[in-house]
Amino acid sequence: MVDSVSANPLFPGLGDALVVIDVQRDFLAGGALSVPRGDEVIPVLNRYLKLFESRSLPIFASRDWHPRTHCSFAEQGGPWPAHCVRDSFGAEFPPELQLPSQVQVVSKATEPDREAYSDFAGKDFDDRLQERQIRRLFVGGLATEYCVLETVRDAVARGYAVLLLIDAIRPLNVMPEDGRLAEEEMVRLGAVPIRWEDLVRAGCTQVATRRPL
Ligand code: VGL
Ligand code: ZN
Repeated sequence: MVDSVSANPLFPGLGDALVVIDVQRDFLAGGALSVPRGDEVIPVLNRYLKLFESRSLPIFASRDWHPRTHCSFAEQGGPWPAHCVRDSFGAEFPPELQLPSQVQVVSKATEPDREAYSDFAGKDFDDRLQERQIRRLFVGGLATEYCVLETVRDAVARGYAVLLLIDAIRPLNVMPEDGRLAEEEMVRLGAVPIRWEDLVRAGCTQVATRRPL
């Protein structure tokens, strides 16, 4: 008999990883480059974190980790105010984000002269995914049209299946349609947009708990 749980394509299991992109203080309310309504991704991501943790599935959290003189900063002629300077308060993950102790941190855009929006910009991330035979990524975080888009683009190009956590991403929207266009682009590339509600409805979200005696 087919187990309805393992036959469910949304069910996180072996070969899946959760990828939380750049949920850092500087991208949140009051931060140096705050994403409008960026804080709203945190409670949704916390549900995924708990789900993946309860199933002992791999969890990656990437962080923008710039040197003080990064080329993307306005002082160097770049488009952004200084943000996510490595080891600074603004580069920290917020305490509200419930990262488990075994989270795997991916640091990116660490070189002064190079911008790197994608988690795959260094070879390291791909190597770590391959080591663990990960085939499918559940992707959420900030910001939709920069680091999320470029990570999804690279993931699809490398042959990973991508489930885009559409209720756990937010855009900077420098231009008002940027976020919407990026979502459309990711879907066009083959990412499958899902909401937490979709997993609830499919019965995927029961976190394993001990049965009361
Ligand atoms: C990002 C702008 C500048 C991002 C990083 O994480 O999406 N956006 N640096
Ligand atoms: Zn940056």
